[in-house]
Amino acid sequence: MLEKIRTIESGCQDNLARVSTLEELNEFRVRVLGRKGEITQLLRGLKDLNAEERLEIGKAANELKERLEKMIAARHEEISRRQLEIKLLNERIDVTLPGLPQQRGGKHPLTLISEEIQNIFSGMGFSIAEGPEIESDYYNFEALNVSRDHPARDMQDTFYINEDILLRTHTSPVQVRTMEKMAPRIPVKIIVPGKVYRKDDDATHSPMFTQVEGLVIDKTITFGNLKGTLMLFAQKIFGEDVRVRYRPSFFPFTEPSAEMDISCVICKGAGCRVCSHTGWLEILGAGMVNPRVLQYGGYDPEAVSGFAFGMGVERIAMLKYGINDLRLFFDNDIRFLQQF
Ligand code: 2U9
Repeated sequence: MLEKIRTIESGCQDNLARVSTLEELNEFRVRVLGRKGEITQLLRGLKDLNAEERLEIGKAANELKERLEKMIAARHEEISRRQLEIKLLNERIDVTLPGLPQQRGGKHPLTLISEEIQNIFSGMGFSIAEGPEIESDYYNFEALNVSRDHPARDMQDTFYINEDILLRTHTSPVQVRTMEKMAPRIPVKIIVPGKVYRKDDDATHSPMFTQVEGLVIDKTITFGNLKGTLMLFAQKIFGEDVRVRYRPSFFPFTEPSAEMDISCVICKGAGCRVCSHTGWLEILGAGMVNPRVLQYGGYDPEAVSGFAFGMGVERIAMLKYGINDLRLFFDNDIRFLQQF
């Protein structure tokens, strides 16, 4: 039996030296150590031996099994290393090949329009002001002449964090904060871009949208200044030949208040589906700052006056680019976004 074990071992050593791939090595392992392998058969045959022989032969067979396992592991390591060396030797990297093109990102259409609006007003001497999107009830409503029981709160229902803290419904709190910082200095001439939130969600309203608002305060600001400034803005953004008209409106923070329409950018005023056959499109709201709001901001309404305006950037972008569904701005579909 011992002789047989020695024969198996020297046979294995010869065979192992001839094995040159991992597949052959695996076949060898199964042949020797597998269920039907020589060593396994040998160990199974132990039961037919007497106790003394079983001890001696069993020990020798188990030691051989261990040695073979180590030899197979060493050979595995050797073959793997050689295969890697061959692979690396044959691998050629052509460093002169051009690199893979990188996809370049671009600005979101709402950012582009918001920046265009800001640039137009910067050209008229306005500065840009920004502020927090989480606001207090005071800055978002109270200081803008919208008391807790005011019906205008229904139009601007929003997301409350608690009774006094909310997501701003317009960027107007930034104007109030600016007035507080500036008062009683004049002039104030600011443009305020940013995200705002309302409890609205359909094809023309999103719970989050983008606004640009403006505020001018000086010694003798009149409705004529408002009309001139906003007409120039309309012509800069929609083209020199655009016409504007003002309709009376109501906002708690301005008095008097108005809505500004432009002649329809699609039909040039003749009447079409986009302008509901009126020839006009509403693009912004505006008015003279309510004296109570000037007071809240720390200004004396007897000494100064001002005008303010607000517009939704999504609406301006939809009209400028001919987009018919507001939700396209927020879907993040690359096929839509890469058109701008
Ligand atoms: C202060 C005083 C007055 C801002 C104004 C509007 C008119 C207006 C809407 C346009 C479309 C909001 O995005 S929209 O839904 N805005 O019509 N906003 S006047 O008036 C102010 C702001 C701040 C201190």
